[in-house]
Amino acid sequence: MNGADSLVQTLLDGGVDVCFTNPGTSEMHFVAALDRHHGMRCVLGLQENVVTGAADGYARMLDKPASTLLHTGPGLANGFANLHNAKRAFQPIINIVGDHATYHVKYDSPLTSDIEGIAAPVSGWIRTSKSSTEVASDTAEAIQFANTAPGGISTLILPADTAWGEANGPAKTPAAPTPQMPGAGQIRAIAEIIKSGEPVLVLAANRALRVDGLELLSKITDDEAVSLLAQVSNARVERGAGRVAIDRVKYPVDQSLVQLAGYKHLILVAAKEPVAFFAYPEKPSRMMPDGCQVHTLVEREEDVIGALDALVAELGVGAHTIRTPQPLLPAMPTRGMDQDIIAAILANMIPENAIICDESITTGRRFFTDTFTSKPHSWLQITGGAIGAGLPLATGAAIACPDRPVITLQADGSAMYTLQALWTQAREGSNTTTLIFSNRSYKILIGEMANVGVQNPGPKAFDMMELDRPPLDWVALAKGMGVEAGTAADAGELARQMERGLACDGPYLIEVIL
Ligand SMILES: Cc1ncc(C[n+]2csc(CCOP(=O)(O)OP(=O)(O)O)c2C)c(N)n1
Ligand SMILES: [Mg+2]
Repeated sequence: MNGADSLVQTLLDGGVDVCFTNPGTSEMHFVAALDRHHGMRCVLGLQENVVTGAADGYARMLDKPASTLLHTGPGLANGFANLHNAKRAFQPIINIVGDHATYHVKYDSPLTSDIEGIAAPVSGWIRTSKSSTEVASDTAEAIQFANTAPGGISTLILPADTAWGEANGPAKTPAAPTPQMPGAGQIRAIAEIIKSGEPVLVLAANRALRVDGLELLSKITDDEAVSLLAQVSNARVERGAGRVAIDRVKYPVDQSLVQLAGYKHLILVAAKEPVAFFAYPEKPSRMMPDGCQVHTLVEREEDVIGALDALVAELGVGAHTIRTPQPLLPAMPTRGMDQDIIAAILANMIPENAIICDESITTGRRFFTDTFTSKPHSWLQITGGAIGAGLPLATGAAIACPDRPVITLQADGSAMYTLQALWTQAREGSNTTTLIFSNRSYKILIGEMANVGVQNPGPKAFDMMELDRPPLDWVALAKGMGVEAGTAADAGELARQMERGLACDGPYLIEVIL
């Protein structure tokens, strides 16, 4: 067994059986080892940001890490933006990054780079293996770190000679530590605040946004003075008819200031205090009103469901019914095309058990609230603001859950960062339907220009935000990568195209003309 074999077998033994890859010369022994060990599903991405974003989407759906195989510093750097998003989503990923053989580095050949330096901002654990006999134990540590709550990114850098040198066999991955409960005093103190009758906001994120967490949160917030919201961006929310409906903090600062006004207490449940995405002149960075006290029920790395259970018991609300909204769907539109029309069509057409990957940016401002009582589904969002997440997330989610329909709600400008993901979807026969919101602009930035106080922007400025010269032909782009596609310029066409996309085996893309 060589080092590459010991890597693959340790991954498999440690429960890591998917590898999203974009390999190079320094990873050839690892690529060869993939065939010698039964059970590793390998998925090729044609740009590293597709690879890392797919690993994020996979982890969000299965709560376990996939591995990535990346080529040296530049390969890792290409995958950086979606590793940033995965880090902000607190997802587990194990990056395997190939490097030059240990004895070759001193010659400073062209691909020599500071891989650890590139890995540092997006990795909670980094190791460069020193020899082929250490690869297995390093891999086991990497897996254990990734599996430690709430989930982390490990980057294991493997010089080429650690792959081809002799190894002693795979290593056993130790179990991740069990998340701790917050102290009983902390839970009692939060219960007192909830019972105080003062206006309280419970802000939930991460593990709290699954069905069990939301049901407990519904009981905890079953009081007029107590409100419940999720963060602006969330890794995954379980929602739809028969489930607890949780709205989010709004993205636009003016709107979130209104939404969050008047609260005396903020209680964080695996969440962070809300702040503006950006600073704007004359506007605050913190969104909670002055004087609002911030309390933490549970940190995201602790036992989130255990803490909610304990708070329910402390409040004595275990027998309260779980609040779910009356199913109420907007009428199905038949003509016209705008954001509200798309939202209404989605609300009616999201299939049971769907996975929604949302990078809809400007077009999607109402999608979340209009789909509260659609058929039950999971909702994944871009979490770190680094655009180009939607298509890769969908690619990974479809690998994780091949029996569930995946719908990507995708802004056009953001789609162009990682459109290669469509090719991977075609190759893997993924059950994905992509709606491209073709407004042929970086529309959000036009508004942001005004928000940051730019007066009278000129034609050069606007030219940096318009994508219509030339217009992107999304149907041709999709077909060029083996994905069936069609366009929809009005409501009736969009509904027909969605039916077609959801019914077809393999991926489908709809260019929604706005
Ligand atoms: C990696 C990265 N590069 C650049 C940006 C800056 N940025 C934010 S939104 C945006 C344009 C989004 O346009 P589009 O996806 O078409 O959304 P629309 O507002 O048109 O719906 C850009 C370039 C970013 N957030 N992340
Ligand atoms: Mg756009």
